Amino acid sequence: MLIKIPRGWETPEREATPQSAYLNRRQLLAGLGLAGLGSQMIARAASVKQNTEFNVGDRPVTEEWVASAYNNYYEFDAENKERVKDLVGKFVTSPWTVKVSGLVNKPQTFDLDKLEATMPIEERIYRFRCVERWAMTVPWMGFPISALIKTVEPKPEAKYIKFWSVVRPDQMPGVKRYSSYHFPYYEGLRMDEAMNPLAFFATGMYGKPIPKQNGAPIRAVVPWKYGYKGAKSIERIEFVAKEPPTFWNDLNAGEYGFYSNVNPNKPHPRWSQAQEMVLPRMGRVPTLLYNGYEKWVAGMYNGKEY
Ligand SMILES: Nc1nc2c(c(=O)[nH]1)N[C@H]1C(S)=C(S)[C@@H](COP(=O)(O)O)O[C@H]1N2
Ligand SMILES: [Mo]
Repeated sequence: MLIKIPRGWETPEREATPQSAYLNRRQLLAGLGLAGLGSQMIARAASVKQNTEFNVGDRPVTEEWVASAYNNYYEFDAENKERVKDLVGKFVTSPWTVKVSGLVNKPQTFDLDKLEATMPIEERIYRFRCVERWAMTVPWMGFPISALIKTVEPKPEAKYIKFWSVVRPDQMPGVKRYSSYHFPYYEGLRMDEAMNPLAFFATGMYGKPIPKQNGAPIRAVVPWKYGYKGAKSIERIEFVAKEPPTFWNDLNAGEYGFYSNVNPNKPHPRWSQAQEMVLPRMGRVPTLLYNGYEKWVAGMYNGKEY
């Protein structure tokens, strides 16, 4: 058991559907001065609507404490998922800019605060499935990747999008320590995948700004794919004509493909993907095709599973 089970885990405070109970609890905490949030953030989070359109809804939301304490973020620590949160202190995530370039009519560098003010911010509860088999369910806040794409007006030749995470050796202790990894981390999506309504940029989770260890201040969340497709702390986006190289595929093409759609029938070369382990207790449950999002994404793949 890697994670200490917090007391009371048996009764998750947030089930996958009702938002009201959660907001009430947050308001209660705020009233007691326990929430650790500025009043502005409370107001903002409370005004963010939950979009339930994509709820798969058969699993309780993972406790916030767990989702923010068990992380893959190799720029900080590649060996101990529980240590990442203790190594992010020097990481500066504000102010933040995202440079968008390549095959678009309106290339530009966005100030993240201003970008967020113009984007349709909402909350979505998504399943999350790491290729290593651990799984959780997270209430993200953010906006669809498609909303940003429309703003920059891609040219017809733009067929793929590439994302780069930030790399700052002096703020991220793993960058020097694991010199065999070629940081910055980079990932990509095909244009139709990026335009799919499920593809999301998260700037918050659990009604608060996203923690540094989860990819502050902006990270991609692509819930029908393995977790590594969602680059954290994105600072650059490029629209390109050809399938871009990706971090894990370059490291080990036999184990990590470009598409990496969750598929219980396609084992990883070193383990089966038929089951997954739900955090924090790591109970085993069956893995679902496209992580349960088949209805929204299967049409993009012509019945072909990548
Ligand atoms: N820049 C960067 N992004 C990354 C990673 C990473 O190491 N560096 N790890 C990936 C992997 S393998 C997973 S499973 C998820 C983990 O996200 P979480 O820590 O918020 O659960 O982030 C993905 N994005
Ligand atoms: Mo992962």
